[in-house]
Amino acid sequence: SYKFWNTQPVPQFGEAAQPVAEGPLRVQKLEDIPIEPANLAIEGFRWVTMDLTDEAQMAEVEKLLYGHYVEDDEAMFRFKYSSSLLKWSLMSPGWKEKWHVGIRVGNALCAFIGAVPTDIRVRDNVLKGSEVNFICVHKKLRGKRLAPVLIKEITRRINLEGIFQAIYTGGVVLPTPVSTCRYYHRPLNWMKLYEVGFSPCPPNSKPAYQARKFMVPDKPATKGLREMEAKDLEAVGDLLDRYLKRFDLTPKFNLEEVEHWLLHKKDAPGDQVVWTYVVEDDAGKITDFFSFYCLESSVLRSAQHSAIRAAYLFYYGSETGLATPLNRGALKDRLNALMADALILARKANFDVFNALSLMDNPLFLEKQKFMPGDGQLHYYLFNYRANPIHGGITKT
Ligand code: YNC
Ligand code: MG
Repeated sequence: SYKFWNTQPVPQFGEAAQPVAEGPLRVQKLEDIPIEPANLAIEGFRWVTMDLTDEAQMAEVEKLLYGHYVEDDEAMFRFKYSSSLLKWSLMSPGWKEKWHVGIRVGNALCAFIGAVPTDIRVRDNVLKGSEVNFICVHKKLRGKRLAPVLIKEITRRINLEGIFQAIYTGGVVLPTPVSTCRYYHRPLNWMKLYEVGFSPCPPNSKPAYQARKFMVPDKPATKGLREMEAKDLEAVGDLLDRYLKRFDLTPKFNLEEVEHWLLHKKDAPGDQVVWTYVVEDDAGKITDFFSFYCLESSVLRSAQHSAIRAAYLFYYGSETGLATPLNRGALKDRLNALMADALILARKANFDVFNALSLMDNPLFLEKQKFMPGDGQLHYYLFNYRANPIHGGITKT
């Protein structure tokens, strides 16, 4: 098993029970990287680079993912990436057209994989790396070993830019996760989640009681809370940078990236993707911020509803977590106050559910804010980098 992954520069299962020296598994020379893709040994199949600035090509990627991307185990829901969300995810600062790789059969797009460049910090080392995402093969072409072909091709294209490390996540177990997180779900529109089969009604309860249990107040309570604006960029970037130092595996963002990932531009075309709020104190200092983004899921078997609107908790930071010595109780209280407001704002923005992972400081508020553990796990992987296991000290990619 793992016929493909056994050949790749990733730690194999059971390899490192002892602490290891962290670093690349394989060192390659740029001149040894093939300048042409491997032949697609199937008649009629060809490599293409997708130009996502072209609306028609973006629509093709959106359509492939709409029909064939990630589903839950019971095939009830499927991620539904909007073109705005794809643009945000695949065209972040430094993005390269060459890293948007497709396979066409005839004229039809039947497979895709994408990546963007990102600096990855693993403990004290910052790697010039990439983040790989959106691998997708048309359902009729599954099990034909196209996934390894896509992975090798994007690896080649990334290597040609002098980058030899990557981070990626997935619900499947592969050699070898550097960390594993659990998904948590906080219903906002419980009745709809019940109707689509996402939230069960506990045996001793009634739907009306459940719906009431998950109701949130009308207005946020934190003094000084407001939407992030362009003038906050430096303060938010600085707070994020300091807050992320609390964790062992994080991206390292420059200001342009902070702007891209966190600042919603009201006059930009397309649907809003990211919501970021800051807390400004009386002296005008930004003391806290939090953000979430929108990812819908198609509902595959309901006559009543076609999609769930889910908010995913994204980055956050608080001066309360940066005090020395750290007062965990104070941080817990502060994060609970902030996340209670995040839920209210997400409900106001018409989200049905608020999702978060068991990473960063999330265990301090998940239970109190009525998040329910999901069945899904998310495994984090590093390509061509050996690292000791990371427990919880990780941030979202
Ligand atoms: C997966 N999700 O184990 P072995 S997350 C990586 N990530 O290899 P075939 C995967 N590998 O075991 P299919 C994988 N899923 O023989 C399967 N594999 O070593 C491995 N689903 O290939 C698998 N998107 O073509 C096996 O399988 C080999 O036809 C089998 O295609 C798989 O984007 C897939 O869940 C996932 O579209 C494309 O099932 C298909 O089934 C599909 O016979 C729905 O493949 C969509 C879906 C996954 C979302 C994601 C992260 C991608 C990470 C890719 C790895 C990147 C490595 C770093 C490269 C850059 C390096 C630099 C520098
Ligand atoms: Mg295949």
